[in-house]
Amino acid sequence: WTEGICDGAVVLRQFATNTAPELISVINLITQQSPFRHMKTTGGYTMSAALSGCGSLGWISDHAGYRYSAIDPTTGLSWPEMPAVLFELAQKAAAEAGYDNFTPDACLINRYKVGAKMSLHQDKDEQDFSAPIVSVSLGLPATFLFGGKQRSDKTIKVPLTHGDVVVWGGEVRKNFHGILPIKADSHLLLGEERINITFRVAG
Ligand code: MD5
Ligand code: FE
Repeated sequence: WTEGICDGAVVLRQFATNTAPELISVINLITQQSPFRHMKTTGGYTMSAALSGCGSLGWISDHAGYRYSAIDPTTGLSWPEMPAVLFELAQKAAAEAGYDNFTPDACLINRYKVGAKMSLHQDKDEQDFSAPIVSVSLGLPATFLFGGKQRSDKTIKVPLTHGDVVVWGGEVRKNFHGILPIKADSHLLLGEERINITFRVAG
């Protein structure tokens, strides 16, 4: 079933539940090639969520700031190819939300262990803001913070559980958002972890 959060943001509840075991196995292969790592913020902090990715571009953070790169700085190699099962899930979810022919070139994979969080931020390193971001939640539940155009705008809390997919487009694409610290618990497929996969048109 689908829930509108506001204009441009749609939650597709349980859209990825049936494919989750397959998603987890391809994520395991991807992270054998491009391992999870903790990026540094431009403010000098280490992010508590660990990042990997696949597709032609990945998101990196270094002395020069945040950007997308065709090379994974951890391995010096290209990012792993985006498996069809990931690409097709993202394309179907986008279509369900009204975006036909969504063709992501970047798939970022965030791993949150218990206690990990993501502070309020905007996603604005992508080239094309007309394309949506498709986000898939797996494993432990999370509380998503959805804000406005300014950091100080009020936020609403959106619970996200295993299998939920959110399509963020249009008006809200550049809104502030974050994830509250993951609560201690265990999930049948992923144990004490939450994985979030985001699909983007970055280049
Ligand atoms: C997560 N990840 O659950 C979230 C899901 C990230 C990140 O925020 O940058 O890796 S993506 C949520 C998102 C993306 C684009 C716009 C908006 C939310 N929004 O307008 O709220 O790990
Ligand atoms: Fe984000």
